[in-house]
Amino acid sequence: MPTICYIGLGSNVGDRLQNIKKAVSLIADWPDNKILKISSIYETEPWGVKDQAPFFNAVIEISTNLLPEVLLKHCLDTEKQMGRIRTIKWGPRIIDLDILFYGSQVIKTDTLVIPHPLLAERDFVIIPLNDIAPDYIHPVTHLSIHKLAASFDFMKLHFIEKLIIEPK
Ligand code: PH2
Ligand code: MG
Ligand code: MG
Repeated sequence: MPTICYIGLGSNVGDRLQNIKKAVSLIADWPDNKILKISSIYETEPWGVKDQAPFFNAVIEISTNLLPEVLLKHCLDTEKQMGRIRTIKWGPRIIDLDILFYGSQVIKTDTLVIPHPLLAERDFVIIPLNDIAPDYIHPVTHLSIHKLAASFDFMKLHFIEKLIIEPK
């Protein structure tokens, strides 16, 4: 049985819109994996390290047969393929692909923490997620995405574009 997962996408280096679109098209080519939903793309203020360019962010819903570690490997490989070079934590990046949820599983290993530990604090994750999965329940806090979204100011994020899923 495939598992429903959510992946957060972020970019603040180069052509941010093209980077998000390119990442979505590469994810669409992953094996044993299907993109079901794509949030709107938003421009967002940098969170954490504030002295950097604004980001474009989006969230996608996938149905996948890839195991969590394998899904992570695909995220990292796609980041690398798009030319990501890792510098400082929370620093500028061409593309960042973060696994937000893997079904309702709670996973903590040396390489993988799911749900993403900071997701509930990040408007650039929760607001796009609320576009596509408002009723999804966070498996640790048991709060709905809709409920988490209520603590953020939607006006802080700037709508850029709604992507459509192109049939293969
Ligand atoms: N990613 C970070 C750090 N800060 N800020 C925004 N707005 N969007 C991001 O995707 C982002 C960030 C580390 O992954
Ligand atoms: Mg990240
Ligand atoms: Mg990351």
